[in-house]
Amino acid sequence: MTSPTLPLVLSPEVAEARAKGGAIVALESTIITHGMPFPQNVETARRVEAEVRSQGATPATIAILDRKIHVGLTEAELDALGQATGVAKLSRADLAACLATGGTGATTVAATMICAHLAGIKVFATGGIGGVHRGAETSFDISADLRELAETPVTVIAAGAKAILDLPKTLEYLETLGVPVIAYGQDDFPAFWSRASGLKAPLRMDTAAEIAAAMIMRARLGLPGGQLVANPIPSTAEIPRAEITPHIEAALAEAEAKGIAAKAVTPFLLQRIFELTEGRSLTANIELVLNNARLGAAIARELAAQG
Ligand code: PSU
Ligand code: MN
Repeated sequence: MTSPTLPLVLSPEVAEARAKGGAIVALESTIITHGMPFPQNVETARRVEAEVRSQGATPATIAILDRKIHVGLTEAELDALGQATGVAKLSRADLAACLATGGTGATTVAATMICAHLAGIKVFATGGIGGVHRGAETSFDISADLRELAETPVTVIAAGAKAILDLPKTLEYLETLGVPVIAYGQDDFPAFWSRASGLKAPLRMDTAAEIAAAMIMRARLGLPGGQLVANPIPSTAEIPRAEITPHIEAALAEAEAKGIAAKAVTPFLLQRIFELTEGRSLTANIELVLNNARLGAAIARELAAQG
C-alpha cells in the first residue's frame, strides 16, 4: 500500500493491522546494520518480530529502501539489509536527504520514531536509546534520540541507556526536555546490560495498562512528545555492572585514542565491548531486545483497547 503524499510503504501485514485498529509495534533497523554483527543481527530481528506476533501484536521493522520509508520488511528485505555494507545510519537530520537521493538507510531511534508516527504507530521497542555521551561538556555529543522523545508522540521501550553513556546527564537532559522516563517494575533506571544503574528513575509503573493510560493522557493534555519506558534486562541475562565496567572503560579509552567521533561512536563502542566480553554483551543485548518487544506488544494491545 502506498500513500499518495508520503513516500511510505506499509507491508500487507502492517496495513491490515492498521485498518483494523490492531496493536502494532515499530522496530528499528540501525540495531540490525550497526548494532549487531551478521548473522546474529538478522536472526535477532526475526526472533523479535516472532515475539511481537506471539504476544498478539504486529511487528513493523522500519528502513529506507528505494526512496521509500518501508514500514514492515519482507524476509528478503530484512536479509539483504542485514548483510549490506555501507548502509547509512539515519537520524532526524539524514532522513529526508536519504529518501531524496535514493540511498539505503537504517533508522536510529529518532528516525524510527518519526517514521512510526507518519505511519500512525504509537509504540516502538528497541534495545537502548542514544543519550548524553561521557565528556559531552567538551564534545557536545548528545544523541538526537533525546530531543525526538520530546517532540514525537511515540512510546519507546528500551532497556535504559547504555552504560557507555553519562547516565546522570542523560536523565537530567530528559527532564529538561520534559520527557517522562518510566522504569518498569522497579525504582532504578536500568543500565542496558545491567538491571540497575544506581540512579532512581523519575517515574515507575508496574503495568502496561498504566503506561498506555499515561500516553493517552499526555495526548489529551496537548503535550507533544513521547515517553521513555526503561525496562530492565531479565536477571538471567544481565551482566552485573562491576563486570561490564572495565570493558566499557577500555572501549571508551580506545575510542578516544583513535579519535572516533559523531555517528561512529556508538557502533564502535558496541563492537569493541562485544569483542572484550567475548560475545556476552551480544547475548545480553539480544535477550533485552526480546524482553522489550514483549512489553511493547503488551502496551500496544492496551493502547488499542483503551484508545
Ligand atoms: N541501542 C542498541 N544498539 C544500537 C543502538 C542503540 O542496543 O545499535 C543505536 C540506535 O539506533 C540509537 C543509536 O538510536 O544507536 C544512537 O546513536 P547515536 O548515539 O549516534 O545517536
Ligand atoms: Mn552522537
